[in-house]
Amino acid sequence: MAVLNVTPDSFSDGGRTFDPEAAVAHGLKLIAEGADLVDVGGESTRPGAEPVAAAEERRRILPVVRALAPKITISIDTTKAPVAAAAVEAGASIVNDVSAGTMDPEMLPLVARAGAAVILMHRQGMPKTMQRRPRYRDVVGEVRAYLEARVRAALEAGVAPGTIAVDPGIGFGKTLEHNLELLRRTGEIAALGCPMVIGVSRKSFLGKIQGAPEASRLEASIAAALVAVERGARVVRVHDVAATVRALRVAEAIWALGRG
Ligand code: HH2
Repeated sequence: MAVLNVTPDSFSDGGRTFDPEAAVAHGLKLIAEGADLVDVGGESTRPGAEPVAAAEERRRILPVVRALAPKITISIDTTKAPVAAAAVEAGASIVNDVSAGTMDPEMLPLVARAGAAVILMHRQGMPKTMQRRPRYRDVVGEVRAYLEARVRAALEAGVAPGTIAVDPGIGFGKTLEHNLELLRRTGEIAALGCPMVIGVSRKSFLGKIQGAPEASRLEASIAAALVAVERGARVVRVHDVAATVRALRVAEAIWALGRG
């Protein structure tokens, strides 16, 4: 899953593809590099980010979704039902909701009505404050229980079984230790039985481990993505598609001979 942020303030690429034409051109490049789906977002969720009004978010994403949907599967990264509805109308087929349908009570019913697929992500707190003091007794158990409850809520809202994916939400209200534990035991989340999405690309916990926080996080992102896929992730959300695809091809050639 390729990241395509149509925002002025995303944490690693903010502003670069804010102009719709630049965003579409970047999307086409990501497709050529081997992405299977493109995740279009019009509101940054980085720690400290300010919320964006639905009308503005729609204005940002719609021309990009319209241009790319005929070429590839599009997911729309939003917590707002009106934005998701407009994106699905424009051709998106997956709703990627980092609030797992909790921010907007209309989101899960909308997904059900539209016949879209949905990604339900765990987070603790809201972007503005979530990295202040994240706390868990058992991070993996709590994330898993939350996702299980949100899958149940999606099913109750009428979302079709088999169209729901889960995501532990790396970096969303989690310390370095929480992120590492979630990656180590990611198989326990995958065991919920829904396809698992994971986003580690360029996230700040990687900088903390590298010891060079501002250095390129490409190698670190790929290392974490490979570990996640080996332990059960089916979709990796990445900025650097070409390099990740090359690395995954090597890993997959090994896994093709058998796991473990
Ligand atoms: N991470 C980000 C945004 N959306 N969606 C899912 N399902 N999983 C993630 O881990 C995830 C996500 C944050 O990354 P990015 O899009 O690069 O930055 P921003 O939110 O600032 O636009």
